[in-house]
Amino acid sequence: MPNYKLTYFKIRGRAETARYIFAYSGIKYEDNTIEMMDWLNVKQSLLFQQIPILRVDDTVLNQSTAIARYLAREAGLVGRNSLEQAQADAIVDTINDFMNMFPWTEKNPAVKEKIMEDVFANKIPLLLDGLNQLLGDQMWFVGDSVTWADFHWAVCSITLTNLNVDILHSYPKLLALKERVEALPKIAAWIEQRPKTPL
Ligand SMILES: N[C@@H](CCC(=O)N[C@@H](CS)C(=O)NCC(=O)O)C(=O)O
Repeated sequence: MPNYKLTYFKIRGRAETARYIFAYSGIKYEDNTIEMMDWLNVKQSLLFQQIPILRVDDTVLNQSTAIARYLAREAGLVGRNSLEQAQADAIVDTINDFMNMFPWTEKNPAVKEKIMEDVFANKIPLLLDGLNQLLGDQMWFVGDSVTWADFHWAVCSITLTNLNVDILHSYPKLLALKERVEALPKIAAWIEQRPKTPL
């Protein structure tokens, strides 16, 4: 088993799906969280000056989705065949497209609020309606077993509900999926021990 070191801020953010995969699979890793005051120093040392990164022995991987997909593959969480893998990939990429619409780095509060309102009113319903249809009456998004797409939904839906507490009220099946992931014993144990952060 390689030596794994995941580097990110002390928030869920773009590293949490990888952390869920580590937790669920029991694969050991170092959760290297960086304080903001140390970030500028660390940033200069990185090829693309962004985190998360995953060190796999001496190899450094960047891009949160590539990291999570690699770990999911190692852990048997990508889907049972090529089509299921593509379905899981599409769900993760779609969720990311929508999550990236939020003005995470906007400094002007008025501009930020306006974009937030627009995303919640005009974009997020499209995401939730689509995911709701894909899930239907199934237990998991893809096939008949849990995949990293379910983990990614569970992680991103925390951020959505933190931003808008009512957002999942009309989507009981999507809410139930999030809760199903969070009730998996190893995920529940990780949630219990992780730092409590807004993002
Ligand atoms: N597409 C990249 C985006 C990475 C990214 O935007 N990272 C942010 C944190 S979420 C970052 O490093 N921000 C600090 C900075 O750019 O100074 C991924 O998914 O990993």
